[in-house]
Amino acid sequence: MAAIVDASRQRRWLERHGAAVTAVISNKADAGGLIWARSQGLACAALDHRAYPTREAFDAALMAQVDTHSPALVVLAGFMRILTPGFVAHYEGRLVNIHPSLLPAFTGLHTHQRAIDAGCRFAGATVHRVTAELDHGAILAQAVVPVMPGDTADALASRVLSQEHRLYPQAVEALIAAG
Ligand code: NHR
Repeated sequence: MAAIVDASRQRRWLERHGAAVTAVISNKADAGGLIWARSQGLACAALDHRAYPTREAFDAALMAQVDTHSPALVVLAGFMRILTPGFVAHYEGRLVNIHPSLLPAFTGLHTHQRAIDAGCRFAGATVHRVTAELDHGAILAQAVVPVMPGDTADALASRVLSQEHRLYPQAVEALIAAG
């Protein structure tokens, strides 16, 4: 998220594409990213999913919050709640995510340990459209990193994360440039 905000400013998205990050929303009030975004003067909101009886109720409240900003693009960055089909349909064509694996390999959680356990020589990250089926939307961009002998999940995760910070801003800019 911070890498995207930084890129939007350094690469002058407002002048070049008429685009800006307008809000940062989390389901965790104490998320580090929210604190950072607030320090950057961005509009921020936190919606605690535990305050809602169902996923549908949480997603309806989240949708109402997101829609106050009329976003052209909704960018998941470390957002860890599976979104309901109704939410996904509402933002069809403007909802994207970055997943820490080379999709379609290793959908879901704990991707780095699973890649190591499978003996993969390469791992990476994938920017994809979000559909109702988890981690199955169209692939928009990928970055590849080597898996090193003796790698731990943490070591591999940090190698992948460095690439995520390069890949995601680039993919988001490509989307807004394409209109
Ligand atoms: N929602 C839909 N409908 N489709 C996708 O492709 C989504 C999505 C929501 C989030 C991000 C994804 C990732 O990149 C993402 C993609 C969370 C989980 C998960 O199991 C799975 C994949 C992703 C994010 N979440 C648990 C849940 O019950 C909670 C886990 C936790 O809180 O730590 O929602 O990794």
